[in-house]
Amino acid sequence: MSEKKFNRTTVTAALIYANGPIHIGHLAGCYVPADVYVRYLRAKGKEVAFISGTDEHGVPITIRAQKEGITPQEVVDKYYTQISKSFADFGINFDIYSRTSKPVHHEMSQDIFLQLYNQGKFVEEVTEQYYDEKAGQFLADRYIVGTCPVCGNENAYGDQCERCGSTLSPRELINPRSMLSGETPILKATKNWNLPLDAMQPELEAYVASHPEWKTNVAGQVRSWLNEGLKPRAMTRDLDWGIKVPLPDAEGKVMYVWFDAPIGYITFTKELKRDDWEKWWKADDTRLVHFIGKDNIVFHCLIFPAMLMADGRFIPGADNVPANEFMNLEGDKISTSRNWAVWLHEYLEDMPGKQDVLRYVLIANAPETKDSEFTWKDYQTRNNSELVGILGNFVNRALVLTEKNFGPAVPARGELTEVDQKMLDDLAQYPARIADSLENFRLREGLSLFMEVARLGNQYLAATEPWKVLKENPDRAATILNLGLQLTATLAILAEPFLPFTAEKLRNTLHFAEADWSKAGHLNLLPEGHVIENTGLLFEKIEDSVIEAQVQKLLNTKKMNELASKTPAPAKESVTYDDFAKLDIRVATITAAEAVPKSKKLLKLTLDTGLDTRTVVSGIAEHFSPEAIVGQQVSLLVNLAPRKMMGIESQGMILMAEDRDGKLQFIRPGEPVWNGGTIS
Ligand code: B3M
Ligand code: ZN
Repeated sequence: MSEKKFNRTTVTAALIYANGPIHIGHLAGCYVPADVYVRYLRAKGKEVAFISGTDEHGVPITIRAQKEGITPQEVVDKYYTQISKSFADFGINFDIYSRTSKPVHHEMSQDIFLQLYNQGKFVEEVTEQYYDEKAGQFLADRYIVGTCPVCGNENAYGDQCERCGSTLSPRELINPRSMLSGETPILKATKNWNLPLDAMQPELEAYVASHPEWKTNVAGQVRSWLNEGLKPRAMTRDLDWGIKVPLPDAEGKVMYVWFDAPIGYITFTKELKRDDWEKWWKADDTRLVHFIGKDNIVFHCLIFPAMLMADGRFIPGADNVPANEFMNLEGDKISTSRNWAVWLHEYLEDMPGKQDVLRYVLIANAPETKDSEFTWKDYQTRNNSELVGILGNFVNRALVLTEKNFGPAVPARGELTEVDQKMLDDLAQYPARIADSLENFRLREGLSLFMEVARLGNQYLAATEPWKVLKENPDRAATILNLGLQLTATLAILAEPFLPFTAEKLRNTLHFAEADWSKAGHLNLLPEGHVIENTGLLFEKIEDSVIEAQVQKLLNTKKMNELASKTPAPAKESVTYDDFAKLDIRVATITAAEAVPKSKKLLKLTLDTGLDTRTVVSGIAEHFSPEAIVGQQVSLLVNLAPRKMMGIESQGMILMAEDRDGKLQFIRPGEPVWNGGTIS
C-alpha cells in the first residue's frame, strides 16, 4: 500500500460476462481472493464497500444468444440469475451484485462519455470496417472468420486464431467471411471515438511508477504494454447491443464494452450507497482495489485509469490491482467451450455443504504468481489430511474432552506452566502475521499461517496430554482444555476470511460472536463456565469413490471432446460403374465363430453364402464375442481373392460400418434375406 492515509476501501471484483455459468477458475483467480480480503478488512473494523455484478454488453453476449437461439436479453437474464446464486452459495459476500444492463448504468456511462466528449478528450477517426451488406451491419471482430495468415486455419476469428494463438486483426484474415450471412464482407467507412492512450502515456507511466508495490505479474504485463507504446483505442462500436453513444452523429453506435463495464463499479456503488456514494470514488482518502484475472490487467491498470484521469472527477486509478494468473484443471486449461471445468452449480450438487473445502483448496493453490493446477487428488488430500487431520482434529479433541469431562462448559484455568506460556506466546504472533500476508495479497501464505495455528493446538495437546492428566490432576486438565478452547475461539476469528462457513459453525459451537481481528490470540475470549455446544465434526473424510466419480466425469468430457473433433475421412477418388460391378457382394449367415488362437483381433467365421459354406477370418474379435454373432446375417464380399491369415485361408471379407468412436457394426439387410441374395 502507498504511504497515504486511507479511511475507506472500495473493493471491486471483475464484472464477469453474463454468458455462461461460473467455474472454479473464476473463484480461484478473482472472487475468493476478493472475498477473503474484504472479510479480513471487515474483521479489522475497516470501512469497505465490496462491489461486483455482471457485464451484460459486448459481443460475448450476442454470440451466446446466437448459439442458444435466444435474445441477448434472455441470455443475460438467465446467466445473471445463475451466476449471482453461485456466488451467494459460496459465501462471496458482495455488498451489491448488480448488472450493467440497468438504466442507472446506462445513464452513468453516458454521463462519463459526455464528460470526456465535452472536454475534448476523444479523437474522432474515420476508418474502413468490414460491413455485411446482406445483414445490413458492421461486423465485430468476432463475427468475421477467415483463413489465418500464420497457420492457415480456415476458421480463424477476426481477433484471434484459436489454432495457433496468434492475435489478429480482421483485415489480416485471408478470404474473410461474415458469420452472420456467410457472405464476403465489404469495407465501409465509419466514424468512431478514440481515447488517445498514446498521448496519455506519460501520465499513465507516472501513475504506474507510483505503485512499485504492485505484484510482479501485474507490473510485468503493464510494463510490456507501456514499452510497446500505447495506441489510441476506439471507445465506440458499430453494434446494436450495448449502451447508445449519446451524440447526434452516432446513430447505430454503442460504447465499447470495455468503456462501460468498469464504469459499472461506479454505478453499482451509487446504487448501493445512494446519496453517500461519491466519497467512495472521489475522496482522497478512499483506496480503490480491483480484483481481476490476468486477462483483464491492461483494462484495469491502463485503460480504466486513463478514462478516470480524462474525466477528472474521480480517483485517477486504483491503488492496487492484485490480479491472479489462471488455474488449470487436471493438466489442461479450463475451457468453457470444451466443458473442461468444475462448474460451481454442479460442484454443490455433488458435494453439498462443502463450500469451505473448495475455498480452502482454491486458496491453498491460488495462482498468485503463476498459473496453478487443480486436481481432484489434491482436493482429497487437502481435505483429508489438512482440514480433517489438522484443523478438524484439533477442534474435535478440544471439544469432546471438554464435553465429556467438564459438562459442555469452559473449565476453570489454574496457574500457567511454561508449556502453556510458550503456546500462548506463539499464538499471539499469528494474527499480525496473517494480517501482513493478507494486506500484501499473499493469501496462500495467510492460509498456511492460519493452519499453523491449528497445528499449534495439536502440538499443545500432544505435549500436555490432557486425556492422561485427567485422572490424577483434573485441575491441570481443566487448565489445558481452557487454553485449548481459547485457541479454538481464536481460530473462529481467524477462519472468517478464508472459511466463513466453518467460522460460523465454530461461533455457534462456542456460543461466541466475537469477530474483531484484534481480539484474536487473546487469553480470555471465553470466560470460565461459558456454555458451549458441540455441533459435530467440522469436516468429513472424502472417500476415494467420490473422487473417482469426479475424475470419471472429466474423463468422459475428454472423450466427448475427442469424438466431437473427429471428422469423417475425405472422399476417395471416383470409380466407374464397371469397376464397382466387379465386386460380388452377397448376404450370408454366420453359422459358426471361434477365436483364432494367439490373435487378439481375429475371429474365424464359418458362413453359409447360399453358394457354399466357407471360412472367413475377420478382425472383429475386440468388438464381438463369437457366441453373440452366430446366426446373424452379414454382407460378404465373396469374390475377394483368398488370402492366409494366421495360417487360415480367408475366403472373402465382411462389410462393416465404423462409428465415430471406432465401434463396428455389421452392414446387413433390414429384414432377413435369403443367403446368396446379391447386394448392389
Ligand atoms: N467482462 C471480462 C470477463 O468476464 C470482462 C470483465 C469486465 S471487468 C470491468 O472476464
Ligand atoms: Zn493460426
